[in-house]
Formats: sequence, structure tokens, C-alpha cells
Amino acid sequence: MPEHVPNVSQPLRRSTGASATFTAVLTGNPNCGKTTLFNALTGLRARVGNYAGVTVERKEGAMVGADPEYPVTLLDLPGTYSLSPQSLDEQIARDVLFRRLKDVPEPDLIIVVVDASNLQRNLYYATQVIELGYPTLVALNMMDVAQANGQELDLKGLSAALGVPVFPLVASAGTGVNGLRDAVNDAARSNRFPESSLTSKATDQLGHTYEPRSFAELPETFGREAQALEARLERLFPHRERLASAEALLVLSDDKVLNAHRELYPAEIADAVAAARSRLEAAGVDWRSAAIEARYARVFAIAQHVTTETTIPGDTMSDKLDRVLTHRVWGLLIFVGIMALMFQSIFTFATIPMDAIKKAVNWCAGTVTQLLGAGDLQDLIANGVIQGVGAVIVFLPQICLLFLFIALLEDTGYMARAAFLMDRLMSRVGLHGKSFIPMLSSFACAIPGIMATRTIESPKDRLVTILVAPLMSCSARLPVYTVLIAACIPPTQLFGFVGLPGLTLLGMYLLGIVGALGMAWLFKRTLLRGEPPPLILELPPYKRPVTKVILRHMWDRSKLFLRRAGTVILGINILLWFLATYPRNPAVDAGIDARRVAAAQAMLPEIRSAEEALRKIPEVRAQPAFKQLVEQFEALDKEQAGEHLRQSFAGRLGHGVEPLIRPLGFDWKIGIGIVASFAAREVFVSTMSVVYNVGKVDTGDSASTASLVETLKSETWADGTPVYTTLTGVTLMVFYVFAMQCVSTIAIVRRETNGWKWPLFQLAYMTALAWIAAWVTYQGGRLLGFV
Ligand SMILES: Nc1nc2c(ncn2[C@@H]2O[C@H](COP(=O)(O)OP(=O)(O)OP(=O)(O)O)[C@@H](O)[C@H]2O)c(=O)[nH]1
Ligand SMILES: [Mg+2]
Repeated sequence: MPEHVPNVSQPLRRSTGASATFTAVLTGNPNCGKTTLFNALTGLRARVGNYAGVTVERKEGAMVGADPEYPVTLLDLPGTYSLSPQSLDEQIARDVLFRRLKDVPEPDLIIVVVDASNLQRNLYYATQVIELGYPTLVALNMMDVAQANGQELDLKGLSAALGVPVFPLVASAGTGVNGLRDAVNDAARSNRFPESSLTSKATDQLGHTYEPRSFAELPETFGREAQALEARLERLFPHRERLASAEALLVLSDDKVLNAHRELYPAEIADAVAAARSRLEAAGVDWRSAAIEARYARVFAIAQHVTTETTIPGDTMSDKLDRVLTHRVWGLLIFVGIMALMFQSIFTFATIPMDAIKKAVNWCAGTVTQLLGAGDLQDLIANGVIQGVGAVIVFLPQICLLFLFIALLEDTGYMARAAFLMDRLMSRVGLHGKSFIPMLSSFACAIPGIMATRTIESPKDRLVTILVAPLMSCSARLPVYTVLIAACIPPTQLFGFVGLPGLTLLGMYLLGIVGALGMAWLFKRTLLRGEPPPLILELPPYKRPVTKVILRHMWDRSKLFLRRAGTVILGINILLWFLATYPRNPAVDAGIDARRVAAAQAMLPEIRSAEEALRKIPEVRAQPAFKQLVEQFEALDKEQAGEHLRQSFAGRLGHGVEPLIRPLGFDWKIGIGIVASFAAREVFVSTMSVVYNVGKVDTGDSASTASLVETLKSETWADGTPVYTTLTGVTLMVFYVFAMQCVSTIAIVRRETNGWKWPLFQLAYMTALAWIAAWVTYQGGRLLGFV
């Protein structure tokens, strides 16, 4: 806690150090546009979305347009409905406002963001914050929505009733943001030099907030108890003197405050509170609801007073849409339809740009091959680096499309409906719909999904959701599915319009959902029993998505994907190239060369010496007349590359794990891919590209640049039967649906659960599940007659 104590008579806090910046905190109900305003003021791009609980961490940024001498730091907080938090993310706002976080500077200014179209509910929290006595201003956002709903607001009246300045805004369009920025600047300046700023209008207004204010007219007995407690708190925590009255109300009426934070309050407070509560009970006052009811009454009166309904409120567009979209039957059908459309279009629309990228990658690899002479360096750059990383980058268009869809789902407000629809299904497994939002976010990546679990109130439910979230197919699995589908699934059209590939992809995503629900059910019945609290989920009004938000979201995620390809994947590829290339056994080359010479001499008796034959071979390769011989050479090339790989470190690794994966129908080369992709799933495709290309004799034709899919299709077992059959492809995909192959996810689970226990458990159970599911698929498929 900072030592410096602002006292009530001093209008604004003087900064403690010359370098300390002025800190303005954005707080308010969920989904009222705090992050949109934060982005507008800072020029940053924090994530926004049209549902409650998008921001789950505090975020800091410098306000642009601040006076260079008086820089302003803005703090964006997760939304909360009150100062009595229900979930982890909501606690952050309370902890910042009550100065419980050591690494957060004391707020100099609070900007309460209020959703104008939902005044009454938002004012409940706003009045709680104003009562804290910080310099406060109200950012009245979503004025456009309020207007569209036919509500006219008396801003002066609102400002007078709240006793703080009010700034009307449409943050998503930037309207009014500059006025707010000016006011923050004024406050920052006057904070440094209170004596010279007494004339500033904004400061005058802000100065009002120091009047102790109470918006709840409490029953007399309750008020007396609250005051007594306030006095105690003031004495015990002199540095939080100003907050004491608000804190007293909270401590008295919320039993969770004391129970959850015993360490924050000495026994003296706990005893005093218990005594006060029993006195109140004896007097017939309900201490749990007295303060809440009193505040609601006041807030209701203010909202009534300042709102004029210009049209008779009827069914809004959102209500009408919701009647269909959240319908038990239609809603679910539409949900599945939207998902199917998403996966079908990921396939169809992405093909053209994907082909273009593929060509570009091949061109690069080809150019490098020509520029560098044959040898290890050429192989490393062309196959290890360009083809390996290229194999992942090819998927950029699909990733963009996936994120376009996810951003649309989030920003239109459909996400919350999906959670609502899934609530019935989720309650069967013992969770509620709120857990579905983190699961849906995990379609993009499990990391934001796991972070989003902070909105779940019950710790056990949160843990269950964390444990199952990585089962949802994330974007890193998309390249794996796509390659395997292209290599193993025939492109049959069903009913004339849906392709089997798109359906298979949808199937994998659905399998992930089913797996997640099944495991959640199991965990809720065994490890983490407990009833979920009732679902309270806000359905935000549908909004036209903001193009800028959608594009930024797509761009940010694509950048992340490319950066990963350029760093992690590149590193792993180079390492793999080494593992797949060395040690090199010269005996293999000598043996194969001898057979080449023998083959050449058998066909062309005029060749006498082995040297001559070796010299002639490149010539022969180029001549169509020697078709048979060229084919023999190609078989030998393949054998040579295969033998080298087999004897390499990677090959030994693959052979080492082969007994484990043989029952799943996988060979040792797939084994290399599976082991390597425990670091990150998309490494599978780049590994396959490296494994199948490394050491290939460059024959000048397109063999070394044949697409990965073609190469996979041509892979055979020793007996000549193809490795990548439909059954192998499906089995491998099933393995990837369930396997926990992501170091970053393990790290984030460790952070969110504060220890290694759960991430290791998760790694173990998911790997076991993946193996069992793949085994069932493979053996079941064989029983059904697939090969
Ligand atoms: N019509 C309209 N939409 C807005 C306005 N401000 C923000 N939005 C939209 O409202 C939604 C919520 O915005 P966010 O900035 O994510 O809200 P938040 O308060 O940070 O939400 P949480 O982080 O979940 O608490 C987004 O879809 C925004 O594009 C506004 O003034 N008018
Ligand atoms: Mg936010």
C-alpha cells in the first residue's frame, strides 16, 4: 500500500514522485464499452466483444494526446456488476479500487463507464464507485443505443443527481472521446499543481467528488451500525480512511467479504460485524438486503427522473431475433447450421489463396535450391526452413477465415446466445452455460479460453472448464486436420452441396465438443463434485459488428500465427532437420550407389567403369527414352532417403515410439510427427514436410517440391499398401482432437491454477484419452471392414 495518504480536505492528490504518472481507472458493468473507450483513448487494441466478460485481466496503457509533462496512464478493468464480486475477474475491479494490489498505483481519477441504454442497472455500480470518494467522472456510453431505443436522457439532471461530471459518448464511433480526453488532461495537470489549477473548470467539477456522498438511504439502525464500523475501519486502516464508509457497508452486508478475506481484516472487525449483525437481526433488519434495497430505490428514482421515453417501449429487434435464435429447437438447428457454414467456407473460400501461397513457397524453395549447390546447407534451407515453415504458413487463409467467423460471433452478440442455448446441455454435465463461452473461445486457441474461465463463479466449475477447454479444436489443429483430410478423405459431394471434407472437419470439431462435455461430466461426478450456482447470463442486444474491430481481431490473430511460424515452428524445424539428417552413414550411400551403377550397366552395356556410370546418371535421368531406368533410380533415391532417415536420430526416436503407436495403425514416421508436435500441434505438418523431404536427392524435377499432400498419398508400408488410408487419416485426426500437445497451454494452466498438479494431470488424462480414442477408432474401423 502506498504510504502517501491523500486527505479529504486536499482536493486532488499531488503525485508522490516526479516520475509517477497520473493514473485514471476505467471501470463499470460488463459489456458497457470500457475496453472500446480504453482503445480509443490509448490507441491500443485490447480485445472487445459484444458479451459480458471479454476483459478478464487489467490492462494498462498510456493515454495519447496527454500533455507530455503530465502523462496519463489508463487502466482498463474487467466489468463488474457491483463491489461484491462473484468471480475472479470481477474481484480485480474491487481490489484496484480498494487499493489491495501492491503493483497497481493508487487511482487518481476514476472514469465510471455507464451504458446509457441500461441506465438503472449500470447506476447501481456507478453510485457504489462514486461513494468511494475518488475524483470521479461518468462516461455515459452507448448514447446511440439509448437513442435508438427511444430514450432521451437529461444529462444535466444526471450530473446533478450523481454529483459528478457526465460525458455522453459513443465510444465505438469515437464520438465525445476528445471531450473526455480533455477533462482527463485537465485533471492530470491540476493534480500536479493544485494551486495553479483552481480555476480549471474540470477540476472544479472533479473537486466536488470529495464531498462524502451516500446514495442509499439506510434504515436508521443499519445506518448507525455502519457508522460505528466505519469509525473502526478508519482507525485500523488510516490510509484507506476515505474508503471506510463504503467499505463498512460492504463488510456489513456481504458475508463473503469477511469469509473470503480473513487475512485482510483483524479479528476485531469480524467480532464487531458479528455483533452488529445479531443486533440488526434482533431489530428485524435484514442486513443482507437493507443496503442493496436502499441503493436500488435511489438508483431507480434517479433513472426515472432523468429518462424520458420518446417511444412506447415495445419489442426491440433483439427481442424478435432472440425468439428464433434462442428457441429450443430452431435455435439449436441454426447454431449447428452456422457451425457447418463456418467449416464449409473455411474449406472452399481458402483454397485459392492457399494455392497461391503454396506456389510462392515452392518457388522460394526452388530458387534457393538452384542458388545453393547441392549439399546439407541447401537441404537445410530448402527443406528444413522454407518447406517446413511454408507447410504451416499455407494455412494462413484458413486461420483468417476462422477468426473472421469467431470475431463475428463475438461482436454481433451471438456468443452469449450460444452459451444460453448450450445451458441445457451443459447442465446435464453439471456445468452451466457460462462455461460454454470459454469453450467456444477455445476454438480459436485454448489460452484465451482458459483465461475466460475467470468469469465462472464457482472455483470447482472453473477448474473443470479449464481441464476440458483444450479438448475444443483450436486453430493449431486446423492445419493438421486439413492436410490429413486432403490426403485421406475422398472429396465426395453429399446431397449435391456439402462436401465430405467439410463434414469431416465439422465432425472433428463436434467430437472435441462431445469429448469436452463427456470429460466435464466425469470430472463433476468424481474429482470436482458440486452444484453450479444458477446461471445469470446477460444477453447483450445484437449489434452490427464494427468492421474495424473485426479486421483488427483477424489481423492480430494472424500476426500471432505468423510470428509463431517464424519463431517456435522455425526453431523446431531446424532442430528436426538436424535430427532427421544426422548421423549420416556413408555405407548407405555407397551401397545405393553400387546398385545404381549395376542398374545402369545392366541397361547400357557400353558403360564400363563405375565412375563413368555415376557421371552418366544425371544425363540419363533427363532422357525420356530411359523411362524404365529412371524409375529404378527413383526407387533407389527413395530407398536412400528412407534408409538415412531410419538411421538418423529422429528415425531412432520414431522407431522407439513405434511399439506404442503401432496398435493405432501409425508407422514410425508418423511417430516422429506426434512426438515433435507435443510442443505445438501445427508442428505435425511441418515435421511431416521435413521428414519426407529431407535428404531427397535433388533431381532437378519437381519431386522435391511435390506437395505434402501428394507425398503423404504416395507413402507406403513395406508391402506396398498405402500408409495414409482413410482409416489412418481419421484415426490420426481423432488422436489430435484429444491429445494435449501444446506447451503454451500447459504453462497457462499452471499459472491459472497456481501449480503443476493440474496441468500435469491434464497432460496425462488427455494423452491417455487420445490414445484410447484412436485405438477404438482404428480397431473399430478395421472390424467394420475399413483398412
Ligand atoms: N452501439 C455502440 N456499441 C458500442 C459502443 N461502445 C462499445 N460498443 C460495442 O459494445 C461491445 C462491448 O464493448 P467492450 O469495449 O468489449 O466492452 P467492455 O465494457 O470492455 O466489456 P467487458 O470487458 O466484457 O466488461 C462491443 O461490441 C463494442 O463494439 C457505443 O458507444 N455504441
Ligand atoms: Mg473489456
